[in-house]
Amino acid sequence: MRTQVVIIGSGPSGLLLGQLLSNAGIDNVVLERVTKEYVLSRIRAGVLEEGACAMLEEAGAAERMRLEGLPHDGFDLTFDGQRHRIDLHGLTGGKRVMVYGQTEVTRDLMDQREKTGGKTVYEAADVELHDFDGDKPYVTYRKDGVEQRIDCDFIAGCDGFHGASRKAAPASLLKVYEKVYPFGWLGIIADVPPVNHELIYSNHPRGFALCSMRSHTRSRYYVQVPLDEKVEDWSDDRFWDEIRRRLTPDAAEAMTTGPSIEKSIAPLRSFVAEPLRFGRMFLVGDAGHIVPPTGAKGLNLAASDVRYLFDALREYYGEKSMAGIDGYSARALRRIWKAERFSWWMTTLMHRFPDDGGFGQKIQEAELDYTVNSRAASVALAENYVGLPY
Ligand code: RFL
Ligand code: PHB
Repeated sequence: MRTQVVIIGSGPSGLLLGQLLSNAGIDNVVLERVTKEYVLSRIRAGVLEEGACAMLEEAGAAERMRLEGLPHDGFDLTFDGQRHRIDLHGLTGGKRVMVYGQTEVTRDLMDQREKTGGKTVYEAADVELHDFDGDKPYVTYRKDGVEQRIDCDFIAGCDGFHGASRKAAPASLLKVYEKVYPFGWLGIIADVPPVNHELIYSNHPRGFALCSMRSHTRSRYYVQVPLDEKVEDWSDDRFWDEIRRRLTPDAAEAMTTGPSIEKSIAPLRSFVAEPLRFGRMFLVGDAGHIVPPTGAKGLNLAASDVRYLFDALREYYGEKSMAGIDGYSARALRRIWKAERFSWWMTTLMHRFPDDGGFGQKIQEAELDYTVNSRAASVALAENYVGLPY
């Protein structure tokens, strides 16, 4: 088989890139290791920047988001027993974010791909990338026990943090930067109305808590837990008791509880691989970088990578120019490092660090106070949260 671009991974970055390429008449095949149902069972991001929404519009996959997504003009920061509203809309001159789950984004992109005849191979086992340092790259995989080969012009590695693409990059050329945090997030989803019409990020002596949502009837909640915590040790009752203790009394009282429909623990990490291009292979989204979820940037960074790579490929096929392709890595990394900085900063601001000591704690309190009481600091938070320009 032959195609122009092989895309590895059918997460949001692979599907978004695939749809934009298809719309532009550039032939592509998506190879996914697991089943469609498994991809759609993963519960992840919930907050989209305007740039990511615009990309979904461009892909032709934004109709349901427009109808069902919840535009948010701000969020609350809670610390020292007080709630402070961050007015995203006012502080950024009219920007907002869209609360719409990654699962729904993925479903919409899959539906659009099916509708427009895009090819996706699910359960593609042992995907291997070959000869991307030359002019004739190809990808091999096994499907139903049979070895397959696709020849192509380019390979887009959209296969997440544990995928095959980054591992295929020559170790001598790859540099990684990493920071692992000494805690994780225990998250649940429950079919109960959200405690507040906007998100609440809470810094509390017992640890960080986040109140988010998927709709007016479905809530997404998280609490900071130590890394060795086991999800089996967290009954629903224990979770609800813990999160209520980490909120202000008015919020704790307003919280509706109910049975969880998902519960899991995710470790927090910052990670960047450099560069993001190896000849005719590109790293896109979580394959190239990870942010801790505190700033809600992971999926949004995947979207901006796709913006840069799609523009580069369109330029290559339209004008036979390599300029965008040559510039992809540096262009994407400029935005990635700013989101890494913001996500690290917000994580540091909002969590309790086991080894911080009294000085670190006092500095955090001063920074929180400054963040909500200085307009300049509030603007800096807001402009990063809604997303820096592409
Ligand atoms: P994905 O979504 O991991 O998709 C990669 C796909 O590649 C497949 N794959 C392979 N396919 C073929 N061969 C192989 N060898 C393969 N190895 C893997 C996988 O099965 C999968 O289908 O990466 P992508 O597309 O780059 O998307 C990135 C986002 O998923 C991620 O950044 C966000 O979920 C991060 N994130 C958040 N981002 C936000 O922008 N806003 C948020 O509010 C937000 N909250 C979160 C988050 C991530 C979380 N977790 C669990 C990591 C909250 C959480 C709890
Ligand atoms: C979510 O709804 O899952 C979510 C929202 C905001 C974050 C992280 C996760 O910062």
